[in-house]
Amino acid sequence: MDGAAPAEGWIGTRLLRKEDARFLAGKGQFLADIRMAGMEDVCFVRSPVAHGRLNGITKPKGAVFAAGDLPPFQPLPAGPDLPSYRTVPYPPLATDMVRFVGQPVAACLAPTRAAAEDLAGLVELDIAELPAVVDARAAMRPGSPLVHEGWPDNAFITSGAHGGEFDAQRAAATVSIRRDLRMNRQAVVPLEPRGVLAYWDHRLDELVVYLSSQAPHVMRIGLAQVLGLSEHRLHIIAPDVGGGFGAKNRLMPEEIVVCALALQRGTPVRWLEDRRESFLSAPQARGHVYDLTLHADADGNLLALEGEVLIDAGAYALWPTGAFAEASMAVRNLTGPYRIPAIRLRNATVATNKPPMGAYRGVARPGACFAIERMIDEVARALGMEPAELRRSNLLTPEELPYRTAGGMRLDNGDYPRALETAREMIGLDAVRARQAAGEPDGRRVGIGFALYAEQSGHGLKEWARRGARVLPAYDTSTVRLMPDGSAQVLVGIQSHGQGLETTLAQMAATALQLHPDRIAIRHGDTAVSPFGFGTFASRSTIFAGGAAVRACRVLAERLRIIGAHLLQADPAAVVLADGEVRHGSAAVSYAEISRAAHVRQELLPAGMDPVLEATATYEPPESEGTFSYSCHAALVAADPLTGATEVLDYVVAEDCGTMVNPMIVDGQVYGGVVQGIGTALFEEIPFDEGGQPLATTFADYHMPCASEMPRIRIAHLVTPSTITEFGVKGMGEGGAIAPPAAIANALADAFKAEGAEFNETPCSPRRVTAALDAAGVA
Ligand code: MCN
Ligand code: SMO
Repeated sequence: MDGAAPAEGWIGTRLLRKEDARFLAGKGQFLADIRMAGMEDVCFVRSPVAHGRLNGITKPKGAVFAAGDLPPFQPLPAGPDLPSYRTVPYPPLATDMVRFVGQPVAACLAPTRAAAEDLAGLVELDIAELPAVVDARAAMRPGSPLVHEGWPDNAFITSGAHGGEFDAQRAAATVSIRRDLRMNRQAVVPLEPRGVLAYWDHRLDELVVYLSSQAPHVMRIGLAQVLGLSEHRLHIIAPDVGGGFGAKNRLMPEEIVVCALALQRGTPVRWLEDRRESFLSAPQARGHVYDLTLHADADGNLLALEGEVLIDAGAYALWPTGAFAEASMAVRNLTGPYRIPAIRLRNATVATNKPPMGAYRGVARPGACFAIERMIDEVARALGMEPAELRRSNLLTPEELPYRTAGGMRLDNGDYPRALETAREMIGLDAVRARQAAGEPDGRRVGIGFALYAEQSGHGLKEWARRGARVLPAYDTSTVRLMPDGSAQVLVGIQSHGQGLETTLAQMAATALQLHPDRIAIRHGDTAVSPFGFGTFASRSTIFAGGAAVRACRVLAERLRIIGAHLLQADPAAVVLADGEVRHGSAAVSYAEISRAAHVRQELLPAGMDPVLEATATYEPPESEGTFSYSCHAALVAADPLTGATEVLDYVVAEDCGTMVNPMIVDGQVYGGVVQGIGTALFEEIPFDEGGQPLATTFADYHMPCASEMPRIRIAHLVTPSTITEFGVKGMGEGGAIAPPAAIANALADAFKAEGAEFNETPCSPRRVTAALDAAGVA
């Protein structure tokens, strides 16, 4: 199925984003915009070394707090609830040990951040340095120094994925390609760094916490537990959040400490992360190390995949999920949308003396996509086949779906070969082959690369339970409330931080309620206002919160039908709801009139009718294994063999996220994701030296892609509605970031295929490109 989405109400409309009215006018209300009388700012004293024993802290006069100066924190176990998993507390302030550069050790308070920084500068730490564990592979060798004393090795957890008739498939192989691949450590760089402001509200008798967060309700659970506070005395508000991308989805030490300080002092306490702190101690990402072998027969049929995946998880596990999701998803997603009948994969989540790993747009799949798509290109090269052809013959066809992969994922529906064909036509594969044969006048080399993925979305209880999640994001909740004037508020438990959900959820509610989206306000991000929900991550909000809102709106619509019919003296079965009215033939009564009757003129209601015009619903898709969006990316690059500089000349995406609620917002999500993916492919990295010191802690060293590095990104949409969600939507918010590293590294390898140069480590910086060319003997 393709073409336009079914035009049903406001679904499929390119409505301008409601939230942009305040953002574009500079009127957004972010954490740093909020001020309280008597507020103090916090500066953290952080470990200057990657690993050491903390023997003492010399504090100057002033408000300086180390671990011993605060009431003890209650334990908050993080990471999967699985028997083989080793759990370690991440102390909000270091007690006896420090395990990465940047770990919080003490908090200094002063009326301004500058004064707090001056105070922090006077704190002296007595640390006996220990050897640092920096490289994930070295960390797994016997005899490696240990990040956590007393552990038998450096693994948080080891696991694996096995599926299909592995030995038989491998025995049929004529080509076996083995490669080491790496996707290095990088930062998650939201425009607005993290931040928290907490104070005790004496009137409400509760701790109010403004938190730059993706999941305020979930954070309340964790904060209440670690602070020993009752949840009815804890109120979390996520104001406008300037991007999260996964980094604001974990409960972090600074957030706990600021709350503890506010409780202790009884005055407002605030911490605003600066950019350097963000590089040092915010959750980091990727850190994938692969050793894989891909087996194929002489016709290019992929048969089996084996090997090992190591995830460099850093020193501690972050609440609630820990870092296991990365490893388990990496192995399960490695076969992508391809027919690879057998796998035998091991994985280890490895402790190193680095900042803890969190989630970052795409979670695990950018690494998995990079690894499998690089290997597929090398199989094609070994067989002398066009890589796009090898892909086409190994992609699952629509007739084969639903298909259970060897890793156990149930791919539901779509047309993967068509996505490839579309991208191939858009990028002009044949023209590029001719251009390569002619050569470039400036001595550069051009190359073309493809990559595909399938992105799981809408997964609920079954999937999270399988992963051993401590918090199970099975469902989400929404309440719709008709106001006395007939406008509506839709309250949701998710948290929009750039995705445009104030617009798209209004479009979904508008369709179910038959009310103009301008008459609907979406309320989210406040535990006192919105119903319980798990927040925005895993590209889940449209399916879950949209689904819940649609169901709540339908319940409300039924009540409007009954009251409206009564007011029109008509049979409820004979009226229709349209455009904010209940209609019967040429007669109509507006929602405003109905709502006025219910709120202030109850004698007009049917006898005995409950006047409440409010409904709450939860939603989880019936197949809790999820529904898969997918896409094919294709990149055309030009690389300079002398300097190693790579330019992306053209970039196309053929994507399918089911029914699109708002195609303009979908395009925006793809653009943003692709730009971040190009960052991973070519620019972004936090390298660490052998002592565990991070070598990129400012934008001078950490290279973000800028507009000048970006090609024009062209997008084509296929539309295969999901069969299990409201309106057939599939989640897609992360997808754009998944495929660019693979597509670009493949394009580089294509540019230098004559010499056999390979690009198996990201970012493909000029230094790495020239090193690969030297190794391949490119003159
Ligand atoms: N959408 C649509 N039709 C669909 C699917 C989605 O119109 N079939 C719209 C949605 O309604 C929503 C947006 O596209 O406005 C993304 O929807 P969805 O796929 O449901 O993802 P979420 O809203 O749950 O967003 C989370 C996802 C994740 S996990 C990361 S990481 C990420 C991302 O979104 N972080 C972002 N995109 C981001 N975009 C911005 N600007 N900032 C971030 O921090
Ligand atoms: S990394 Mo997105 O918040 O799942």
